[in-house]
Amino acid sequence: MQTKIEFLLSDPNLSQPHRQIAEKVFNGERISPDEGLLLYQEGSLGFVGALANFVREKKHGDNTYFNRNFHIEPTNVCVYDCKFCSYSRMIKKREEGWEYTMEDMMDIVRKYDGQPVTEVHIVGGVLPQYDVKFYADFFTAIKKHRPELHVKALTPVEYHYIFKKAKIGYAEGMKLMKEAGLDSIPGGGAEIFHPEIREKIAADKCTGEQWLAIHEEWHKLGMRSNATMLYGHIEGFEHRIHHMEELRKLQDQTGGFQTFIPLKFRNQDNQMSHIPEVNVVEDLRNYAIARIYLDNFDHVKAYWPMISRNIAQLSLSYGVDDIDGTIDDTTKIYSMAGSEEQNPAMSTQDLVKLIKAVGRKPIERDTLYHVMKDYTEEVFEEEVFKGYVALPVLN
Ligand code: V47
Ligand code: SF4
Repeated sequence: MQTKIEFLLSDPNLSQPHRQIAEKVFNGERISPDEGLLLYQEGSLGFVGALANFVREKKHGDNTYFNRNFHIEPTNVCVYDCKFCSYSRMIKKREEGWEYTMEDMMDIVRKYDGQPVTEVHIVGGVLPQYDVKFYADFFTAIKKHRPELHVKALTPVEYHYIFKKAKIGYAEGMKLMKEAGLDSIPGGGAEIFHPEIREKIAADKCTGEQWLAIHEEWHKLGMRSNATMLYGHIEGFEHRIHHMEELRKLQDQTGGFQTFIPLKFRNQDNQMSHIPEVNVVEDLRNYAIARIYLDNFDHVKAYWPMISRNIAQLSLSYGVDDIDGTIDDTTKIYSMAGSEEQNPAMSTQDLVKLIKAVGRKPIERDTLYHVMKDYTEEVFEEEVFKGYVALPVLN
């Protein structure tokens, strides 16, 4: 049977630049920054979707990954002033926030004793009391309590801040964190690397270059990390391409990134509330173009609490192969920013159903993508899923 991409190539009306891009993708070749920009400027949802789905299925078939994790946010107050963030010092007064102690956070870890979670994701605001020693002791305490729990924690924003305070370099600092028990770094803090935009939305925290340098040091230790991109605010398509080009270059050198996570800008409770949010077509086009552009990234993830369950399902036909974890209500950063999901919690059963309903295979993974369980044949007792209509696969 002809694939959708072969069908596209057989169309005599396909423009020459679009044909060239489609041929490259079909032949497993990399597209250039100019071609990426052209996709953003002119690529229809159908066109970029077909190419992205081709790449997704070549890499993963129907496999759709999720993991069982829980989140800890040490604080929702921050010394920085990112305009898009409801944790910013300009939005959140200290008396309105929480600042967990080590014991508070260990209580959260202990709450999951006996539950089959494989990962703790730790990220929040930046405050002076959370320094190198605090985090090193915290990671060590988690590992002592539950050695097999994967600690995915902090971003270059925190690392840059705490290493500077401790007067140590990135290489030394990351080695120290590894020795303390850190297993991987989540993708946050990346926002948009281009200084023209970064200076307007996140002026005072680490620069794009510093973000990349910290991931590079971490990768040099043989460790893995993720990368995000905050899109749909004041950036242009050229800034998104610049962002992904920087990531693609570093990935060529180190191979340490696992997953790219586009984060849709949400406009509630922050200093950018006047900026309208982009629509679902733009969300899907962005996933698709990221999947096409980042040929050296294994995974593209949709963070479902930010975009709703329905769009997460749709995204699986536009390049996405991962829909994050089963998380519980300790995740507050997104509900405060205007997340689609008022209660961003979903059980394993819910996630499995959601993935199966669009004709994909639900695979539970650990943080490093080792398969924990294939749920394809699993039938849950009350399973007659009426809520969604299976989408036609694009190729
Ligand atoms: O860096 C803050 C974003 C990020 C808003 O690695 C906002 O597996 C949208 O990086 N609208 C932190 N986004 C979260 C993060 C993440 C999430 C899920 C999985 C992983 C992973 C990483 O949240 C911040 C920032 O870009 N953010 N405010 C907002 N108004
Ligand atoms: Fe602080 Fe991060 Fe929010 Fe910026 S995005 S204000 S660094 S919590």
